Parts: sequence; structure tokens; C-alpha cells
Amino acid sequence: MIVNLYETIPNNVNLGEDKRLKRALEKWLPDFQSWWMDMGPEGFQAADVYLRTAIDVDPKGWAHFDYIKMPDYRWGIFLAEALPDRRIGFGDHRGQPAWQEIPGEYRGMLRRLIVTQADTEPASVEQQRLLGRTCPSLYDMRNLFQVNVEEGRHLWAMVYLLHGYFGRDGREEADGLLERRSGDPDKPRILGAFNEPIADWLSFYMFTMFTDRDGKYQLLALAESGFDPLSRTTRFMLTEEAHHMFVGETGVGRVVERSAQLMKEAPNGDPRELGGVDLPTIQKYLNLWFSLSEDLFGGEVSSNAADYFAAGLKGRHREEQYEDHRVLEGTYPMAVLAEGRITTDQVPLRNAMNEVLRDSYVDDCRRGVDRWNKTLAKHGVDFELNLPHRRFHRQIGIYSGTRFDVDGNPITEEEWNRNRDAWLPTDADRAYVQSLMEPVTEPGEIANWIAPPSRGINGKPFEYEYVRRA
Ligand code: BYC
Repeated sequence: MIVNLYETIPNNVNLGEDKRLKRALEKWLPDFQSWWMDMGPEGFQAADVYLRTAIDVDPKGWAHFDYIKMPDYRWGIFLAEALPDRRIGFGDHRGQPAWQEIPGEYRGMLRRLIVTQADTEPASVEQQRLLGRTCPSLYDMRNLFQVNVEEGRHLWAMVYLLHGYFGRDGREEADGLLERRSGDPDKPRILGAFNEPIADWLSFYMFTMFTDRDGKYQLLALAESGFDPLSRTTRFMLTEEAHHMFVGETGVGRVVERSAQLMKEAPNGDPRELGGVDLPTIQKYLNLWFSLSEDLFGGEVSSNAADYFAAGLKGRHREEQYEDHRVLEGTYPMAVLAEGRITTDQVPLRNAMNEVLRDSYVDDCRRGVDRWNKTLAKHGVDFELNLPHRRFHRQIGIYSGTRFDVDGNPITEEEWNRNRDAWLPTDADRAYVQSLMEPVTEPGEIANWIAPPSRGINGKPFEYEYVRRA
């Protein structure tokens, strides 16, 4: 196979002139392509999809729209523009010039951060690979595929760092990224939420709302990194991430809107009577995906996080909003469970960095839920969606060994068992949601359980034929 990488992979990293990197990526490309054919969107590899492709980093070049078959998508490698004389902004090396090469003493830590981030990208494509078959509209199908190809591009962005800055072990890690499989008990993906099935579109919207938003905050924290290539790579990834969260927030919002409409039409006020999703079921899906996504921030008290911060590898969201960037003093008031009661411990701030980032994330999620509630209020529906408490249903960190209710109160195992079905989707809920997943693929048509979007893509109308089957 002759691969002209320079043409196949638009880039601003001088790929044409770096022989060693070019060789490494040329070797990896066919493996990536074969992974994409096996694990990418099933049944639509030959379809023409109206996609946005990044062909440059400037505002004109990064959002180029055209029909393309997904396997021909140009997986570009782009770094945001270098900032002149950039300095490390936090931790023990604050004020020193940002690293352009890997600092030897932090090699292991950095590789681990990059591999963990990288692993999530192909994982999400695997989780979503069957959804094209049951799309509620061509508009939604196109958005799914846009998200999928961009996750593929984010994988390239991380593999570029592994190939370009690490030696043999970087190449081995890059191979490993194509070998693990979401949900496979023998070779699972690294982080919990990326092994959960996404079998229906309500889960997909919740995932892009809550899990992609974790991605936003992790990328913001890595964008602060003193390792400049990582900072520049993640800064560019963030421009694409915004669309993924748009898909999630408006997707759930449109389900909520349709449910509110159907509640008024249904004889007994239950949208299920007319083939819609009832609000308590939406709440359960929200509880599930929010709690799974909170786990992605790691433990509340983490020496790993303290080490990343001290080394200047992973900062806080918008580090410039803080006054103290070394954080050698100061504590975080952490709610802990002691003898069955919630009390407050003062934790050294560096050890609480995961929790500091989670705080920003939770606030951001709450703003999204508030917008859904505005939709309900507009329709005169007397129901509020809520974020469950952050202690609810946790599998990572200090709250993972105890049961908590949705308000964060400790409860017994028996109370948990009594309420579980009211808080998290049951098999029957999942079967019901699944039963609604009939594909709608005529341009301009939409499934009954979701409202149409308020506008189409790139100035095109909703009726536009966003995906053309071969
Ligand atoms: N599941 O010190 P701790 C995205 C492990 S999403 C399983 O508390 P740390 C995207 C941890 O590895 C963003 N295991 O955690 C979204 C450690 O294991 P070892 C992805 C977990 O290291 C949608 C142990 O527990 N970005 O981009 O402070 C679509 C103790 O860990 C989990 C990143 O992940 C978990 N949830 O924090 C597509 C950024 N959590 O060492 C893409 C890079 C922890 O005992 N990663 N563990 O074996 C990091 O910054 C950190 O690795 C984490 C964990 C924040 C994830």
C-alpha cells in the first residue's frame, strides 16, 4: 500500500519533512484504517456524509463542509498556533520556558496522561458504532458521524504525540490503542464510562452532554500543560469538542421538548401513551450518565493529581482565574463520611485537584439542566430535572464504597435496593426506550419521540439530505 501521508493527512506539524515520524505514522495508518472499518459506524462506511473537516487551524480552514465517505475523511494533525515565549503557568516549574521536548523525569507520567486521554477517543467510536441504524433523522445521523470522525481525529492528535515525542514505547502504546475494545472483559478500555454500552439515542445524547463535557474539562486542564505540544494539541481539539456538547445538550433538550408536547396530548398525561419518553425515565438516564461521567475525574483525594500539578503537566480549568499557581499551601474542604455522618476534612489543595476540576464541571452541567427546565416551564409542565448529588452512584473515589441517595445522604444497602429502580434505568426502561428506536431516514422527517432542531447544519435547512446511502 502506497500512502502519501502528506496528502492524506493535512497537518501543520511539518509531517512532510520529519522522516522518522512519517515512517511511524505510515506504519500505523493501515492499522487505524482497518480498525475504523471493523469498529467504526456500521453499515454506513460507503455513505456520503455532509461533514466538517479541519484542513487548517485558522478560522476559515478548520470548518470546511462537504460530502465525504467516512473512511476517506482526512484525519488531520493540527496544533493550535504557538504562543511566543510561552512559560509554564503553574506548579513547581512555574515561570520556566514551556517544554518543547519531553522532560525526562516526567516521561512516564506524561505518557500515562496521553494514553488515558487517547484511549477514550476510539472507545467512544466503538460504543456508538451501531447507532446509525436507528437514527431519529438524517440530521441526527450526520451529527453522530461528525462526532465519530472527530473522535478519530482526536485519536490521531494523541498518536502524533506518542509517535513524535516518545520512542518505541510510544509506538507500542499507539498500537495498544487499536487493540483494546470498549466493553471487552479481556481487553477493556481504560476508564469506566468508556466500557458502558450506548445502545440507544437517549444514551448517546446523555453521553455527548455529560461525558464529552468531562472531555472538555480534561482537555482544558491539559491545555494548561507545560509540555507545549500537548497544550497546543488539546487547544485545537477543544474547538471541535464544542459541537459534541451541542449535540448532547440540544439532543436531550429536544427529547424533553417533545415529551412536554406529548404530555399535553396524551389522555392520561403520560408521553409513553403516544410513543414518547416520560420525564422520570429521562431523569434516570441523566442520573446514570452524570454519575458515570463524574467518575472520569478520578478520586477526590489523589496523589497522582498532586504530582501532575506539581510537575506542571496538568493544571486547572482556566488556570489564569486563580491567584496562587504554585499551591504549596491552602486546603480544600472535602465532605467525607465518618461513622455514618458527613463531616468536612481539610485536604491539601494539590491533592484535591481532581475535585477542583469536578467543581467546574458540575456547575457547567447544572447550567445545561437549567436550560432543559426552562423548556419544561415554557410548556407549562410542572416537573424539574435535577442533577443528582455528586456522591450518588459513584464507582471511583471516596464515595464509591458507600450508598448515597440522589440528595447525597448516606443510606443502607436495603434502602438502595428499594429505590434503585426509581433512580437508575431499569431493564424495562431500557427496553421501552429501545422500542422507540425505529430509524427515520427520509430527508425532513423525524421520529415521534424527539422534536426537530431549531436549525440545520452550516446554514442548510433541517430537510437537507445530510447523509446519502450508497
Ligand atoms: N475508571 O489517583 P486517581 C474525553 C484509576 S474524556 C477507571 O484517583 P487520577 C472524551 C486511575 O487510573 C476525558 N479507573 O486518578 C469524552 C488509578 O489507577 P492506578 C479523558 C479509574 O490518576 C467523550 C486509580 O484509579 N481525559 O476526552 O488522579 C468522548 C486511582 O486514580 C478512573 C483524561 O482522562 C475511572 N473513571 O485521575 C471521547 C485525561 N478514574 O494508577 C472522549 C487524562 C481513576 O491505581 N487522565 N481511575 O492503576 C487523567 O487526568 C487521569 O488519568 C484521570 C484519573 C483524571 C482520568
